[in-house]
Amino acid sequence: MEKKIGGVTLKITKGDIANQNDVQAIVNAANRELRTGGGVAGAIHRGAGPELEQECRQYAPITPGEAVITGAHNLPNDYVIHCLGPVYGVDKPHDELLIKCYKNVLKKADEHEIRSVAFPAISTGAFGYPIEEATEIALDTVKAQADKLKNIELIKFVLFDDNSFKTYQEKTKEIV
Ligand code: AR6
Repeated sequence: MEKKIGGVTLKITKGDIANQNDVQAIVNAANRELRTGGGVAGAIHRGAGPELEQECRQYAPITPGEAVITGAHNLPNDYVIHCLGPVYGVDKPHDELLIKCYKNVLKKADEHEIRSVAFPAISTGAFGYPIEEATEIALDTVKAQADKLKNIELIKFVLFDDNSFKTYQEKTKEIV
């Protein structure tokens, strides 16, 4: 599914964030140490190879809402933007921290003159953020930031499971 927000194309797709050939940057749902892990972080570090963890070391630890940018090594992209989402019920206020994630990633990408970026559903796996609430925040924030972006032309959401994909499709129809 595809929608336009001003000059930005928004795409909702199902797939693996570590296998996105049509975007310059992918976003990692990172841990504070910027190490490999489960879920998105595991897939990205496996695809990129051990040099990614080495490059990440200089930036760790990061705080919830913070985003840092690295190369993508063996992945088919130019950059990985690593962002630490809030742990639901622990890092507070969780909604403000998740808004900060999407804002900071878009800002970093735009500053690096990146034209296309793919997001996973940050915080909705191991960090326990309910998918409906997290999806509303992701879409509201992208919508609010779109007209401030100078370089980004394509924002993709890559959902891993049927329920997340369905939620993104429904919320996109409502919100965007
Ligand atoms: N591509 C796209 N989405 C995926 C993939 C994939 N390959 N794998 C899982 N998802 P999570 P978080 C979905 O747990 O909640 C890590 O272990 C998944 O179904 O990756 O921010 C880190 O090391 C869920 O909907 O990220 C951190 O410690 C969403 O991506 C911690 O988990 C996010 O799941 C971060 O937790």
